[in-house]
Amino acid sequence: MPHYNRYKSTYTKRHIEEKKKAKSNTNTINQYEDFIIKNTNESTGIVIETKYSEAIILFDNELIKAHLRKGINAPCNKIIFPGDVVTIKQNKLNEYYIENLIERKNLLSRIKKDSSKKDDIGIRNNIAANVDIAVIVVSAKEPPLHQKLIDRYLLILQENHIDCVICLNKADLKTNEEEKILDVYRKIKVPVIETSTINCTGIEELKSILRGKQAIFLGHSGVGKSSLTNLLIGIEKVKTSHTSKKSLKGRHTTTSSRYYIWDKNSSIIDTPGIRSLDVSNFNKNEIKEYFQEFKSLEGNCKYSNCLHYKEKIEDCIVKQAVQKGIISKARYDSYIRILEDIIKDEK
Ligand SMILES: Nc1nc2c(ncn2[C@@H]2O[C@H](COP(=O)(O)OP(=O)(O)OP(=O)(O)O)[C@@H](O)[C@H]2O)c(=O)[nH]1
Ligand SMILES: [Mg+2]
Ligand SMILES: [Zn+2]
Repeated sequence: MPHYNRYKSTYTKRHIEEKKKAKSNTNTINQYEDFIIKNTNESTGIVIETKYSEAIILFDNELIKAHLRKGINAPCNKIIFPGDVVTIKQNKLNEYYIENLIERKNLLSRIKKDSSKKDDIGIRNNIAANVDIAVIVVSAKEPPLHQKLIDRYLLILQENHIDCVICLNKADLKTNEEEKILDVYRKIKVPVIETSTINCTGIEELKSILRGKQAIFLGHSGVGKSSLTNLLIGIEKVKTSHTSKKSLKGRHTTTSSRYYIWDKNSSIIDTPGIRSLDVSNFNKNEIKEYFQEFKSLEGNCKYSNCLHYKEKIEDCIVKQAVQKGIISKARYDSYIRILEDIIKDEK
């Protein structure tokens, strides 16, 4: 076998295995099975923020620093995440440590690829745990509103069975163009709200949706996630690009995710903005399941495994619906872009 062929087959095998691994939500924690417990009578704390060697925990109404218990030889921020519930003990030196993790309801994660490396497989990047609702924050301007990220987040959130709401922030800068985009989501029954942290509009509505829940803000850098967090908690606690002299034009002001309590049983996790969202770990046949407007037409295409892609328009009811304007062309284009990313990645 020529050398390059051998290289290719080993590479492909590794590639597929790594992809499976990422997909099955494997993370370092699986090595420490007895670390996760179902529930406990012991007092617990909530993970606020995690760093390499320690975590900040809300324990007994106080913020404490705690390490992972002895024997867990992994970075703290690879094992626990904001929103996790943990049991806390003290050692002989009165230092706090994390004894156990209470089983999670969910773990929100995304695959992170290094776009500078052509063949990068990507690693699963866990963001937060026990999320009841995710707020996909977009802004009317600066940065402009693009649907691509919304569609990709909707995919990931549906896969994780996490409720979501789209929040158009900087509504003070909104024009008809953004209104049209939002209508696409209203039509497919994704809740949409509009806020402005400058005019303080929409904040009460946002609060009423998030009250009593553990929520998370997701979105591009500069859309106003931290500004909204400050309004929820009622003080300018979180650094925003407005308050930070260091950052340029609102780019990546928040550098790590952090949990804030803003009302009784109500919390928000503010996250760093992202550039893009990779969903190529999905299977090409499952993507269409997450586009609910396609699903309602399911079974009507000529072929049961129709991808609504290269099939002839006369055989594909989804393509026909796009042509008739029943399905949004932009949503269909998003679907095709995701599908093509996956197909390219499979090759
Ligand atoms: N016009 C307008 N500007 C806003 C609004 N909300 C936030 N901004 C401005 O947008 C910029 C970015 O806000 P941030 O809250 O730092 O954005 P972020 O999403 O937390 O950004 P990262 O931390 O980088 O992900 C700041 O200059 C804010 O003052 C709004 O409702 N209207
Ligand atoms: Mg921020
Ligand atoms: Zn079809």
